[in-house]
Amino acid sequence: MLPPAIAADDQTLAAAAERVMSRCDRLACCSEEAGAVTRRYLSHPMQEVHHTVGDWMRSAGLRVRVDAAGNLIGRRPGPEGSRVLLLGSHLDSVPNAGRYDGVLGVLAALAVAELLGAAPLPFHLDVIGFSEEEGVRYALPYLGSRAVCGGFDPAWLERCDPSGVSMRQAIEAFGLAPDKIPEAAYQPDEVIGFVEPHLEQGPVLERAGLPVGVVSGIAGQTRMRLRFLGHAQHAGTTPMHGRRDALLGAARMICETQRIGAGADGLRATVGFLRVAPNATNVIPGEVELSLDVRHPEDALRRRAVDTLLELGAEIARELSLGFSVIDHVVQEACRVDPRLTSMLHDACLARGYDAPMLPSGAGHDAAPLSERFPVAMLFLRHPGGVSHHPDERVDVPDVQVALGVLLQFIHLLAES
Ligand code: HGY
Ligand code: MN
Ligand code: MN
Ligand code: MN
Repeated sequence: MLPPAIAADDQTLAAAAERVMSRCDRLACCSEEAGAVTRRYLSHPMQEVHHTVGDWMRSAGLRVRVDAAGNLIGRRPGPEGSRVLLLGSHLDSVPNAGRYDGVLGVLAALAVAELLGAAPLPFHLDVIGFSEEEGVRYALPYLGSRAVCGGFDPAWLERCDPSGVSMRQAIEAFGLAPDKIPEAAYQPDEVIGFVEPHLEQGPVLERAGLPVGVVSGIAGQTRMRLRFLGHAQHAGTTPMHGRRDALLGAARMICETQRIGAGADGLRATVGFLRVAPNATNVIPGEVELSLDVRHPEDALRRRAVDTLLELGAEIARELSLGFSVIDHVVQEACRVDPRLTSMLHDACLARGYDAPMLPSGAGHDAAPLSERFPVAMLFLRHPGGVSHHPDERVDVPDVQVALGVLLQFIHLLAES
């Protein structure tokens, strides 16, 4: 049983779950596009989110700060000199996203801090909202969490977004100091670990009829930007034979990506971004950029799939007399969750009456880069319909209530350990 200081009766948990949901709805209004949820790295709506969530954090008695990478952090202080538990997820979104991916985890963490009230804990609790997990604006995922784990590469500051704004300019425009990003890093000896509550973004818990699950690992991912270079020419006067059509090369590459992806268990291979130049009806495309997103729980298998796809791309280019190059290449190795924190999270589920299944994550999460420096664990919430990165994303209040109870129980187990 939880000690009264940490316990919360069902009615209190239900009210807290309702508040998490209404706050997700409130944050969905902080968007770059009316009627959709689009919140990229350090965009103006992110200022609104920082203001709104920062107010909620302050009302909960947390000490609020924004680090130089744009992470929003609310500290519930423990005894002087104690270590810190990080709890949260990301505040950014993909374009036209759902309203729960990321923010649900941040607001669940805030709700836990509120539910704890004045209960004395032997550690600090940092509720953390990472600034950039999806990697949309600069084609670089995990910018916020990489800063927190000391993996931020200063060379990234010179990257420009599609409108030509460098990351350095975006950080300065947000009122932050890019050269202070190294100060955003936590040291290994000060961190107990990072726990991330997140929607499953898949069908497993819904099929099993279970509200929560514990993550056994996060698939590694390779994200690339490829370029096919042909020759832009008049669509009406250039014979079909002998064209150097870059979009034909990309189209063949997209079909090969689908074929390779479908050819191995657990492999995911996706082309989600395409830029065609000059992108005019009556001009043979001279240049095409396309993204490649390859994932698998086993790093060696993912790397083999990437090598195969790059060989196929080079072969397509040869056949069509095109240039072919990799213009960007970002890798996140598969994440090993921490056995101690993960079994503690599983025990917390058991203590709340749920024998939560262990399940792998095909989606990437901030826990992946953080696992390179700190112990991490993840709690998945049932995702009705399993549709994510889409406005139809859903979560049910009773499952949020279960997750809050589990997280409180976990905090108790950690405090007692
Ligand atoms: O792309 C992903 O896997 C995550 O949603 N960022
Ligand atoms: Mn205010
Ligand atoms: Mn996402
Ligand atoms: Mn996410």
